[in-house]
Formats: sequence, C-alpha cells, structure tokens
Amino acid sequence: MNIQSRLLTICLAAAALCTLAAASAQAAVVSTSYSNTTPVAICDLCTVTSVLNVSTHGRVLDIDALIDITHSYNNDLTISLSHGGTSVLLSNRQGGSGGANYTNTVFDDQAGVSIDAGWAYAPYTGSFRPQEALVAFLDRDVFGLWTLVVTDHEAGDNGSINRFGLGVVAEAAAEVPEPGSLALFGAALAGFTGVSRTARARTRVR
Ligand SMILES: [Ca+2]
Ligand SMILES: [Ca+2]
Repeated sequence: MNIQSRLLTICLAAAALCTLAAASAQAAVVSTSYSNTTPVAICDLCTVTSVLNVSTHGRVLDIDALIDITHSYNNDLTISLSHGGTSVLLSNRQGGSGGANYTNTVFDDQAGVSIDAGWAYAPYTGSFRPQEALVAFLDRDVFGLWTLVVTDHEAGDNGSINRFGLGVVAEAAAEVPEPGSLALFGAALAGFTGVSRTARARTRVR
C-alpha cells in the first residue's frame, strides 16, 4: 500500500482531521503553453532542431504542437516532434509544387483536416492533424526536452524556424503532504489507536 492509500485509509478512520491531506492528494489537471521564438536557420540539405525544456512533471492528457516556419519550398521538408525516445512525424514533404511556409500551423489530433489532405494548402495557417498521431505522447511525463526536428532534403531553397510551441494538458503529479500534515495524521492515528487501546483496557477490567 503506497503512502496515499495509507493516508486515505487513515482518513476513513478520522475523517474530520483529514480534509486538508485528502485535498492535497488529489491530482490537478492543468493546461500550459510553451514557446521557443529563437530563430533557427534551415540550410539546404541540413537537419536542424528547436528545443523546449519543460521543468514540471505531469502525465500528458493532450498535446498540440505549433510551428511557424519560413521556407520557400515546403516540399523540401520533413518535420517531426521528439520526446523521451518517441518521434512523431508531423509533416512529410508536403506543399506540392511551390507551396511555401508554415504560418502559425497547429498540429492537433482533433483537427478536422489532415496536413496531407489534397485540399490542405500552404501556408497551412490553422489546425491540422499530423501525419502520425500525437497520441503517441499520451500518458508520458511532460518533463524534459521536446525537440522539433526539421530536415531539408533538396538543394535550392532554404528558410527558418521562427517559432516552436506546445500546448499541453497534463495531470500534475499528486502532491506529497507537507510534514505538518503528516504530523497531524500521526497525531490523529496515535489518538485513534490510543482510544482503541483504552477501550480494550476498560473491557478487560470489566
Ligand atoms: Ca489536441
Ligand atoms: Ca532546400
């Protein structure tokens, strides 16, 4: 039995004293946006990256990725998102003949149009489903590095990553009760067991 289960068990025995700890043991769902606006040049026949470093822990419930890329020939580009050893292909050599730029493009599994739909055109402003689903990151810890990987496969056109962003809905890790709360529980448990011992002692006297 883990510490939360133990505390909740104690709470059942001394409910009036346990409201604070029961509340602190509940996980919170939070939505957070992250953004890297440092420009990264996309050179011909290069692979370049833009990175976000998330410093908080939480279980991913939904994640969307935003990119803003200037490039004179999108069809040169493969774009993917990597985290914790998992890589998801967002867009692979899209743009047709002459399509340029990804202007504030959001990759969202819940979008109505896929980035590779025949009637999705550059500069892809708005929300699109990625070529591989972002669901691959669900239930992962949001903590750590998220890397946008852009590979340019053809000579003659280049560009820049202007912005890489993430929108994350995550279930925050349950808080560990503060020492004061644990002391309160200890006192409550000691009091509860003390009462039980006294009751047994009285029973024996009789
Ligand atoms: Ca989504
Ligand atoms: Ca190129």
